[in-house]
Amino acid sequence: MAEEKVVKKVVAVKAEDKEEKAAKLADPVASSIDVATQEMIVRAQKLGIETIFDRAENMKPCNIGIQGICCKNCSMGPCRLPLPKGGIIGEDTRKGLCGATANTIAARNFIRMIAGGAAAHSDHGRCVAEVFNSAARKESDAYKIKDVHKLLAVAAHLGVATKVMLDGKEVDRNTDEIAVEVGEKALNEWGKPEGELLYLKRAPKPLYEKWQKTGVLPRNIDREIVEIMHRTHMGVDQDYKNLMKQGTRAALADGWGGSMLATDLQDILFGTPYPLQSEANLGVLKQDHVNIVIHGHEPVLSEMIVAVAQKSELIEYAKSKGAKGIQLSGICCTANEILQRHGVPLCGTFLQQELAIITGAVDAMVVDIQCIMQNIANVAKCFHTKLITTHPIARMEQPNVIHIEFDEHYALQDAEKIIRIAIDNFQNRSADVLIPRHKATQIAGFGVESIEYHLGGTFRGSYYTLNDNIINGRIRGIGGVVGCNNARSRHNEAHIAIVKELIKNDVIVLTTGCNGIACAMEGLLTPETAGVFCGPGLAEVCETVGIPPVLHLGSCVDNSRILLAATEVIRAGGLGKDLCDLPAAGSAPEWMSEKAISIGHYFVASGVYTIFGGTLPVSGAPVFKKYLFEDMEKIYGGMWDLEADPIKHAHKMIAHIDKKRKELGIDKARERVLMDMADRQKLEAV
Ligand code: SF4
Ligand code: MSK
Repeated sequence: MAEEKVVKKVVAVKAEDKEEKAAKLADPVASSIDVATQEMIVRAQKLGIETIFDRAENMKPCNIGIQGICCKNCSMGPCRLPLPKGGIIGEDTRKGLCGATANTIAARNFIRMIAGGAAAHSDHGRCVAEVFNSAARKESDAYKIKDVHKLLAVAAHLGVATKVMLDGKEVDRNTDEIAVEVGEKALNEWGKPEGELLYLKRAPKPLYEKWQKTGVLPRNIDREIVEIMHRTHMGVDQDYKNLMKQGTRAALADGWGGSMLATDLQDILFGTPYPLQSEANLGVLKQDHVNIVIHGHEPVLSEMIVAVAQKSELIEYAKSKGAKGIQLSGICCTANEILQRHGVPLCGTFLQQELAIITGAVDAMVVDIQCIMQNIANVAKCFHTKLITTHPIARMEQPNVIHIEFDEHYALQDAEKIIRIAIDNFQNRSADVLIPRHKATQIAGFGVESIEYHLGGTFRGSYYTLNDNIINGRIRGIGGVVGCNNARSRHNEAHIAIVKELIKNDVIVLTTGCNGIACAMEGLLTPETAGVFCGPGLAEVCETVGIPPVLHLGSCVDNSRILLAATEVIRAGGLGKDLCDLPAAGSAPEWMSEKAISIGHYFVASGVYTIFGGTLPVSGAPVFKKYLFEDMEKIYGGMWDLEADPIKHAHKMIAHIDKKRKELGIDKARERVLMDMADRQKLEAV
């Protein structure tokens, strides 16, 4: 009966939207490796609700755009420059109306993606810095400085004094004063008129000097993004190498600027993550609870929702409406933020946002910024779910969407208002609730500090143990595997295959974003995983120390934690002097967002071999592609690569790691560790 009601709503919504029924339906099993996801796709199709999986069947990507060779930067275009059949023989004569070559067009498109990604991360960072400032000035009761230790550490990087002279003696400076100055200095990084970003000197010295010599030190965060938009305007920069130089500045302004500041200031305000236990997948929703799903990227409001949802008054209010309590869970990177600091369970990855609503159990979905599909408003119309947008820069046109604009000065009140809407909506559930049973346990909450705690030396207080195990070969190397889902490939398949192949080959994995969620759903974020999936060396280390072989470091902006962890490895000694010396590689198996391109490029420019899955919009400009895939290595030590096949993808990373081990002269150690029992017995017999 309840299902009929949903079907009626779906029919009404379709009539209202004049929406055509999707010509083809996605095959649930071919769409995802995850059983919960498959179950919800089946349910959606039974109810006649279209999801991204169906849309991907019916709309194929543009074959020119996918190669990066369509320019629409002026109204004489779009100019499309397809590769000739049989490839380019001799000179590449393709050009747009203005004469722009394929290399120029692909480079302009590529760095515009960097600008989009860097802007998204950095604007997120700016918002956090503004909230930080209002907390430091005590303009808001809701936010307080939680991690004073981190405040002092960050102060040092921003050149803020933590000691003052008093009566000829050096004494500790007042923490409130430090916080105000840290907030001001941080915010200044977005628009200061001269100088360079202060955090760049956190990088290993040879890397900083490389950036200085190449002329890519970012001046301030906003300027580098604006300059990309200028240079890629019709008739400005027409040299793909010079365009990429600006792309590099903007990407570095993201990784070592906006993202790193966002992570640091969030840690100071909300607490630095430490390992904790939680769960992941759609099965974390609870039929008998008010379910509030938080989705997006900025934790400033979600932190308040987490705090307010624990108030006994609101729990009692939920009970008065017939629920047993309030269940919070998250999607995308807001989820990762509140997981890392509070253990709030992960409801799903980017591709599961529509499916969460299709369970019929979500009383409110609260969204902020980034990775929010507009279609969730259409799906919410078919159920009782209240969809609440909260950010002034991210609204939706559909009339069923409620907008409660978040104001940090009234943060607790805004959070309570949202929770009450969800509670009031609990009794309005119109459909049968169908929550997949699948969920997995996870240990998350890792970061630079907790890795040091778990893998640091007892006496040396650094990454000594980690380095020692890399040098002796128990750990072959480090893989940073991050990034989105992409509806053009089977959900989570490449994420999981690559991570499993890496840990099987003794490569420890640092994860963030939707890869972190995928790994959590698959049960890879538990110490027990080590005994099942890891090679003997990595298994031994994980079992001894009690950590998972895949360490979840948080959200998209928290990729900056990977940069800093790698810097700590260099600092601990024995593995080279620069990030490009490390036996390490980066990967984004199922990327889709512009942020991934910015992240990829700041890793490349920081010296990391970085490989993407799926496609990259550079294949139509072979010279530019070669510049990214080969020539970059000579400039920065890192380079781009692409491999859609997950196993080949993992082995390209491993080959790079082995190349670096050889250069460091530690490849022999690895051979010793790889001896199996038969080899050992042979040795003993001699
Ligand atoms: Fe075509 Fe040049 Fe205009 Fe681009 S800028 S659309 S290549 S004319
Ligand atoms: S949420 S950017 S889909 S990782 Fe950060 Fe996931 Fe990619 Fe969004």
